[in-house]
Amino acid sequence: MNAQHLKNTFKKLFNAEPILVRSPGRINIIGEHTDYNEGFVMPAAINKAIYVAISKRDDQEIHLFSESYQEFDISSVNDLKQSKNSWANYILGVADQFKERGYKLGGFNFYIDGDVPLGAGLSSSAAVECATGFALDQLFSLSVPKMDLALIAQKAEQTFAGVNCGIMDQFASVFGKKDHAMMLDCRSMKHIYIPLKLDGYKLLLLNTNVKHALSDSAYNKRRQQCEQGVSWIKAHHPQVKSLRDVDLNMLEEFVKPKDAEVYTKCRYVVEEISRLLNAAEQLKNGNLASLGKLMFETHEGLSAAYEVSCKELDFLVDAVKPLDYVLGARMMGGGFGGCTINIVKEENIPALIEELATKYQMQFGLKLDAYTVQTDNGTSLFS
Ligand code: GAF
Repeated sequence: MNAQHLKNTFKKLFNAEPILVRSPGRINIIGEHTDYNEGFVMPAAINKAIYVAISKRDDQEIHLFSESYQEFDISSVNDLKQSKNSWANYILGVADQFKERGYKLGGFNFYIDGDVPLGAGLSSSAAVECATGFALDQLFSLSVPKMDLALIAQKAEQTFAGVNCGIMDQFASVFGKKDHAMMLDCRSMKHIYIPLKLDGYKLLLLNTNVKHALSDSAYNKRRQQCEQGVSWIKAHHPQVKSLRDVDLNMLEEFVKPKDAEVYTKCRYVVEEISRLLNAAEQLKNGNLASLGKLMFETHEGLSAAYEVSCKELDFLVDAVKPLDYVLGARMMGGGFGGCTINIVKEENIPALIEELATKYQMQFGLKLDAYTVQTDNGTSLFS
């Protein structure tokens, strides 16, 4: 993305000089559906981002323009509510959270563009929210701590987009670091950066180009099922606060007899939390082959036990599993579509993409998109 181009477009739309902000999308190496269970996740910000240009207005109005949707959304700071334009809600939700927390906002002009594929499980929505938060913070000189920007962004997603999401996506967008993944403890919010040394391998994302309609409601349901399991255990072990504190024996004793489905869902999460701890050790020791095996295991869990995969994602993971130059692959993010993440030997990538795109097209009549991604830094000013 070119800063001058952003400025020129903004000037044409609003006749004003903007501040520019960039906030990246994210990948997640391992640790899926663990964040809202106070477990660990291992995301990284990527070199695909959302770009925002913003300037103050003399009145209290909010004038938004989306490049992707080619439309305006006009509202007022004094009357913030959900818009009929779903893209605008990720922005308005953040403004609303600033106000909720007592920050004073005036009217503003706002332009948004980016190259994070929408609905692909790369957290374009979190990137929009974090870019918005950072832009408002800069524009109105609010000095909001970075951690609060991530929390504001998460709350905006919950209130204005209706997804009861965890903190992973927003945290990764704000705190990403080039050439590193981060291991985030979603209870303490402490994180460490782990160098992502891939030695001749690359991270390849394969985009199914599907997003099944039930994804948001199923996400919220999974979260409820996890909370249900915790509440049954808590009755016997009051110290248990989340699935983070639970072991397989507890699940066997207190959840399995009550509800087999809730048991299976909770078991996946408990296993995934320990799988991530193992994966972090493997990555720190440069043992990519073992890390890759754990990623395949995660996919199996997400597909068969947690039931958030879909036939398109399963197809792509099954297709690469026998290949010795693919160390690991799994669906990534909330599920029901979006991308798989693959660790693939660099020299084999072009042929693999070609072969899979043909097979995928034949199987589903859909285009397969593929991106090799690099890790990148988190939310910042852009020039
Ligand atoms: C989505 C959510 F927004 C995250 O908080 C996380 O739960 C993820 O799904 C699953 O790991 O991206």
